[in-house]
Amino acid sequence: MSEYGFGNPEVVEEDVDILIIGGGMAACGCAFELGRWIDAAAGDGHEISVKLVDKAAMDRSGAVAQGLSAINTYMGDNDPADYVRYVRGDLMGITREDLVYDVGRHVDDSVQHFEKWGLPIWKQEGDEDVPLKEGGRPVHSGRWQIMIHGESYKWIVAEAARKALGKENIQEHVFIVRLFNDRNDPSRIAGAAGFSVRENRIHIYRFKACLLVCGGAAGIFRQRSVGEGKGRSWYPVWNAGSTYAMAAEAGAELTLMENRFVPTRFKDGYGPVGAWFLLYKARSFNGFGEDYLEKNRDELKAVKADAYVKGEHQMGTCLRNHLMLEELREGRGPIFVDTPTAMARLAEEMSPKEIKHLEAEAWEGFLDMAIAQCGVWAGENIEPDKEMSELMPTEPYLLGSHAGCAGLWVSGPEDLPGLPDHYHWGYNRMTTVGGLFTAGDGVGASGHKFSSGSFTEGRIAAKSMVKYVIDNRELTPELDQSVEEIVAELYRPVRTWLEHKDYTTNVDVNPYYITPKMLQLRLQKLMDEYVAGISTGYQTNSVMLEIAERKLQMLREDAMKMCARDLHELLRAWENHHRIMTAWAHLKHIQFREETRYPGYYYRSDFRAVDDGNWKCFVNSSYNRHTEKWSLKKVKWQSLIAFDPEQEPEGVAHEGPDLVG
Ligand code: SFD
Ligand code: AMP
Repeated sequence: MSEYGFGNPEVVEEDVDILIIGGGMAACGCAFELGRWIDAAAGDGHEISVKLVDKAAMDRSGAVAQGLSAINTYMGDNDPADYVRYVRGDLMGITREDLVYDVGRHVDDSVQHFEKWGLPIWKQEGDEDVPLKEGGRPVHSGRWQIMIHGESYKWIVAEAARKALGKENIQEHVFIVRLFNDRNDPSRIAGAAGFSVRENRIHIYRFKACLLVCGGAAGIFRQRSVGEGKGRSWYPVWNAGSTYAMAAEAGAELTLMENRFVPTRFKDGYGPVGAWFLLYKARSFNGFGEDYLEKNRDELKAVKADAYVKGEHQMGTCLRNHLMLEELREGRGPIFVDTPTAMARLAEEMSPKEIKHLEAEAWEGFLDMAIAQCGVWAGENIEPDKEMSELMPTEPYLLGSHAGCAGLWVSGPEDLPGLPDHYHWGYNRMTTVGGLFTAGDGVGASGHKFSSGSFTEGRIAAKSMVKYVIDNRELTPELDQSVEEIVAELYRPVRTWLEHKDYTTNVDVNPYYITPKMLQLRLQKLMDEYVAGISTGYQTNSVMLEIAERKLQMLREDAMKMCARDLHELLRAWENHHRIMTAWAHLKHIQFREETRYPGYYYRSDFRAVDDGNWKCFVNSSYNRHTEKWSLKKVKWQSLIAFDPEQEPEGVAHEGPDLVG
């Protein structure tokens, strides 16, 4: 038997130049790009060591674990400036246009690499065998989205990352808990610690630079799924806000953490809707067959969001939710997506064989990325060509890469005209903490990157991390905590369990500890009931937020008494810690922003409208882990890409408050 029993972990310490924390799309992009830059640096006499550490198995980790059926960011013949216009319109005007443009100008190269590595991309008739890179025309679902056969998407991308880094430099099944600032310069990052979820072992890394890319956050709010399908959600339950929590605790500035994503999804199976609306051109109705997008137009005026809508239907994702929620609030649900009419229209010109193919594609879309949805269809005898499905807005998620923009405040590219100083102060994609970089869901104020954009942003970060490491060759990182302190902190839930486990006979009930599962349910309940979850129709106000914060403080106290009965539960305990920090940041930001910037994602019922004059700005925050206090501020939003009245809603051109920096 190992001398390292439960409660007495082995400690492995490692020094590397660059640590990648996470193994998802952004991490794989970084790994792939690093492979090339490290070779180049070696040619110039700089040896750079790298390690990637993922809590799961990289082949199936992160949001793309199940696969995807579309790549949502591909420019094709479009100008990246138009992509910026699309993103800022969708996210109610406040976007870091430098970061979005930077993704747009590089993303197609990434997608072309995916195809080269074996990802099947749907092509237009006649171009089936022509690669994208050679002008092959993809099947677009929307202007920016292309269809793929993507069940194995993550395997394919992970294989390229593994080849680039070498498998000996990839450590799987290690959950990173904490980052450490440098003992001699707290404005820099110096290390990280985590534990193996398979063996009794703690890993401590010291490094010069780090890419923190642990995805977004699910499981903070009470889910719509209950016992029958507990654990089902749209965003992956295993992404627990680690990116935001660890960065905040290291002192990095966060931005737009008030933003969240409430996707409209197929009810109960959480199947995405994009392909149905954009490719199949399906329409959605209330329970009485009325088109609520038409009927509820005045609701946009009521929240002063009408300026953010162009033409008949072009409106941001949150506003589409807003019009749908009105139906549910007024009791005119359920909401249906009319799949039979959409399929019948497409089938009009098709042969029976082609119609069969169309049906197969409808199923494949979900088999590729949301298998539970097929379970619902099969289990409820729903044939999508014959029967409509219900839609439902989900519980909120925090993320920075899909139709949301919570995340870290990062320095952007330096080569764009008109950049204000507060958009660019250092290395591209570096946070306000020296040496701490992020990408994908980690980068705030630049949504709509999706899988391909997140991978691309990882590549961008890789290049600037190499430069940072070379520029800081002489740096010898030192952690601001001792190994003993780290072990005591990380294994506290295990020791709590070992100390108190015999006090009661029922392991779930004990005055000395709380199980991670119970604690998570408490967090979800309080976020749901007070911080604009599903049970209040996504509404909150200053009084509710004050109560929520008081309850959250008590939860934080009790979180110190979480127990871990095995390594899996130790993982659950620390995920909860990350969720609590993320939830707290979300709450503080919603409290600070006294307007309803994203109707349909959440409502401040005491400030129930968009208020460009006062709030068309970023809200940034930072956390001091010594005083346990947050500070929040308004930061000036500055546009870089000219407003185009042909394509954009006029709200985008509205000025924000005149702020410094
Ligand atoms: O249909 C730790 N996404 C879609 N993108 C598209 O391009 N097309 C789609 O079709 C998309 N759709 C979609 C999407 C996601 C999901 C879940 C569904 C459908 C069902 C979005 C993309 O997937 C998303 O934008 C990117 O994946 C974001 O990339 P990144 O790298 O920021 O996050 P990640 O891939 O989830 O990776 C996170 C990694 O971190 C690890 N991790 N490791 C160590 N220590 C810790 N503490 C950690 N915490 C997390 C994870 O294991 C993982 O490796 S559709 O809805 O539009
Ligand atoms: P989803 O499947 O909902 O995650 O959406 C995938 C992509 O399609 C995203 O880029 C969405 O913004 C976009 N999308 C989804 N539904 C619509 C819609 N009704 N109108 C316009 N764009 C949409």
